[in-house]
Amino acid sequence: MAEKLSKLNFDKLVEGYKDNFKMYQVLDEKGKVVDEKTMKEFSDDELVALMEDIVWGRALDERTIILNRQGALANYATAGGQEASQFGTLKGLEEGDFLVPGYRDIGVSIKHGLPMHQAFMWYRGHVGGNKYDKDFPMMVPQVVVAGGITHAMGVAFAKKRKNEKNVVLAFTGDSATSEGDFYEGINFAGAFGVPLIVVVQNNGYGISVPVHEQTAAETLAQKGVAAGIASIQVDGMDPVATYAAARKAREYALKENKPVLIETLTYRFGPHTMSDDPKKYRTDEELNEWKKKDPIVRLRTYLVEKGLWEESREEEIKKEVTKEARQAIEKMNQEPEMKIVDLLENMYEVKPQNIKEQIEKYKAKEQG
Ligand SMILES: Cc1ncc(C[n+]2csc(CCOP(=O)(O)OP(=O)(O)O)c2C)c(N)n1
Ligand SMILES: [Mg+2]
Repeated sequence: MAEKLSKLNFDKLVEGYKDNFKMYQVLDEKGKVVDEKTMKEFSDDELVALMEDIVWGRALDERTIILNRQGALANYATAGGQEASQFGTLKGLEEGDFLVPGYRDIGVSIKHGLPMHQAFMWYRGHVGGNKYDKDFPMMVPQVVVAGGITHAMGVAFAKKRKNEKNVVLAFTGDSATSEGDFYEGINFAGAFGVPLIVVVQNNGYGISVPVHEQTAAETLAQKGVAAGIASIQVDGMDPVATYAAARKAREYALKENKPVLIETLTYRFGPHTMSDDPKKYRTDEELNEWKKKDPIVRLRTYLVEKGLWEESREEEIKKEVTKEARQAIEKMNQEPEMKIVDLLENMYEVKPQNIKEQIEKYKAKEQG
């Protein structure tokens, strides 16, 4: 039925958008359960495994920052604070599901199966970090902001056509939702009905630019509405909520052959990358407010209270990570130095003429 124009109120229209996107939460900042029904969907073992993952992720992040400072890696985009958004959503996946990560999703990519030494090689700028087995269900971490969304949509489209019962999960950031690739990707995914889960990790900033300066949208989840896809906002510091949301999204995506957009409200505790100084654009007060929401603290509080966790386990995990990282660095250092030819050889399955010419040129140069 048509609506009377006399009822039109532009301000109310815009306010209404936000009302439709309430933030989902299971475990609050104090580690208190606010959604018993969803909590009951998880076994003790699942919650302990989730805790192990996020503690592992934090420890690896701290370790990788040190490795970068020691000069072992060319750069690194820190991920501390975003563990619930990354490892929580990854936990919602099953064997064979495909991951499309970004430059900040290195730890979670390793958890998905990427060998650690290759992840490090990627951050060293070595082509060996980009060479995967053909059936490894992951794309090389994307540096082009939002560039992964169109690729992810394509992989999900292929999964649907081949009738494979797996989903694709793509990670992206808040800034990425201002890019054309993001809109094109989610629009296609909606129009063609593909099993894609897009996780928009809204950490509040695109390097130094706050979200409210780059978009007038109150939530990023509402951007999915234009593509006609199920879109939700989740507490990105609540590992149980992100786990539950991703698990439900996976089930829906496969059953209905439809994409889902999950915006996770999160924060990076560290700098954008190791060449950034966050003190130039954000305050200590803001950082400290977000630290109160730390996903590790809230899940620890819950599990310790239930008698399922001891803090000493965290020390053990840290030691394991230090050992794993040391072995990975040793393995990386044994790899032969990269040649430009290796890089060019790895670009296309069927090489265009200009690449063939460059390969010949560098072969002569690098052999000589
Ligand atoms: C297409 C493109 N434009 C610009 C850049 C430079 N750049 C690298 S990271 C970044 C910010 C991205 O912010 P966001 O999407 O919020 O992700 P976050 O880094 O916060 O995880 C920009 C602009 C890029 N890599 N790609
Ligand atoms: Mg961001």
